[in-house]
Amino acid sequence: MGIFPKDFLWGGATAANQCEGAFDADGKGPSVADVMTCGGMSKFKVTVPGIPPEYEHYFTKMRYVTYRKGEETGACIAMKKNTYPDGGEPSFLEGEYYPGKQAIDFFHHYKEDIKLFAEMGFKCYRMSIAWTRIFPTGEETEPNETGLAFYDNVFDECHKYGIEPVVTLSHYEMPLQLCRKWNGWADRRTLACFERYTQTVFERYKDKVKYWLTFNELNSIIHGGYMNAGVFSKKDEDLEFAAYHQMLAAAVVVKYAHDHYPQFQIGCMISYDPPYPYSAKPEDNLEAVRSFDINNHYYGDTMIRGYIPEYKKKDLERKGVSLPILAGDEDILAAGCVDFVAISYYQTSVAAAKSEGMEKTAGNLGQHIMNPYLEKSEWGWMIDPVGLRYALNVLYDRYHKPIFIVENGLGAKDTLESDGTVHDDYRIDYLRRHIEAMGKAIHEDGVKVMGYTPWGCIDLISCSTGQISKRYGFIYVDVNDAGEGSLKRYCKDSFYWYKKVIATNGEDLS
Ligand code: BGP
Repeated sequence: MGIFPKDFLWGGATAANQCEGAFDADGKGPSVADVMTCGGMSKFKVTVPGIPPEYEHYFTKMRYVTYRKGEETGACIAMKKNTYPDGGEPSFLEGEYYPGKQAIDFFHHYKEDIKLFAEMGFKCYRMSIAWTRIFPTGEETEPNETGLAFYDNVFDECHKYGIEPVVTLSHYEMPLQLCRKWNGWADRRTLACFERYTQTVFERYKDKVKYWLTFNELNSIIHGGYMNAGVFSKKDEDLEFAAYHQMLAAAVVVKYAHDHYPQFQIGCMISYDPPYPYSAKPEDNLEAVRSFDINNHYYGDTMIRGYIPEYKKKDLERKGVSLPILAGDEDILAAGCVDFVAISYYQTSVAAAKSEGMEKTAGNLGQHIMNPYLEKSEWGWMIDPVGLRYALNVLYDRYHKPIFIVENGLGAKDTLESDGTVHDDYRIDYLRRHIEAMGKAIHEDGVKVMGYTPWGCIDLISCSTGQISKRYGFIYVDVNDAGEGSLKRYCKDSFYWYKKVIATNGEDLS
């Protein structure tokens, strides 16, 4: 018997706002992602309160959101709530470069790109629908037919090659209008707009899409909710409200899907980054459990088990936050439990009861305690394949639901050689070690994993930095951070390697 199940879903993952481009084509409205800049290229320089000077340079590489505040214009860091201006309104500004406007122009290249996915042998393709192609402001009552038709074409193209689409309903790209008007998901009124959008796409694509995910990395809201929830305020309370409303919305649509489309499989998606205790000290271990629960499990527990866990109620009590829970909400959560658990896995973290004075590294969201046993990527992300096996074990033991790894991968600089080749052995090495770890979790630990879709199977815009030079793909796209280039596609060495991995169902990783 092989390591991976016969029907294992090998594939790759992208998100509309990071690959499609064509940001205003055919009636598409602006999304929160569209007004985000490319790291290092904005005319603004944003400083982050409380960050020591040696880390300041790091934040010039992060993505900014440009805004207007009356006559004033400015920028803040998309993933850092303490840089958001009071009373600002995210807006396009003259003279700023917004990489999502073009991205890799998947909108016009999807046939070519899906053909390449098919050549690698993809069984599935994780992608997202841009809500603003269907409902440009989020508030319309009738959908935009040309937007719907675009995804019909994409799904048909996938099925032409036997590729099963795995569709995220909301991947960091809600309508800008809902952010400006209601502070996004902080306001419960957003839920009705989302319901209308999901019911529309469920009905339209019911015969073309079987696997659905509700919100991408719902738990990352808490770090700064602009990208994933359209929250443009510094208040922790707004972020807690937004996370609650999204979990509620997830339950509403899961229940709706179960009632109307029994053929669907619908999952939640969380960014899963287990914290290791810094030492064997009981206090560090307690802190690791606490931060695992608050940062990861709260969201899974609510969407998979169907209720808000006690530890979170206590946490909210301590913060003085009272969630806007209405009569009937508890029943909604209980009735909308998912069919499977989807995660992104990039790295682990370290938890200590007291972290002052410890060596830190700069990851996506700022400073993390350095783990001396791990290597780092060029962008400071810890590399930890064993951590994936650890994560899968914890997750499966906790929920006993099939797990879908819908993101994992290495963001790295690649060189396109003059003969059109790209030698990315570092990426092959990274993926090989993670697939090995996943194989052990399945084969030796009995974890049920249903599929694996490495992130950015074709190069695309980085979500944290807006750079395209932070490449994840098996397919190289000739375009630089300033949007210059032919947009021509080239197959990297990893393309041929992954093709072999899929063809042998994960047996040959050499
Ligand atoms: C996840 C997001 C993706 C993706 C990935 C890699 O958090 O779901 O959208 O971009 O991270 O991160 P980055 O692009 O910042 O390197």
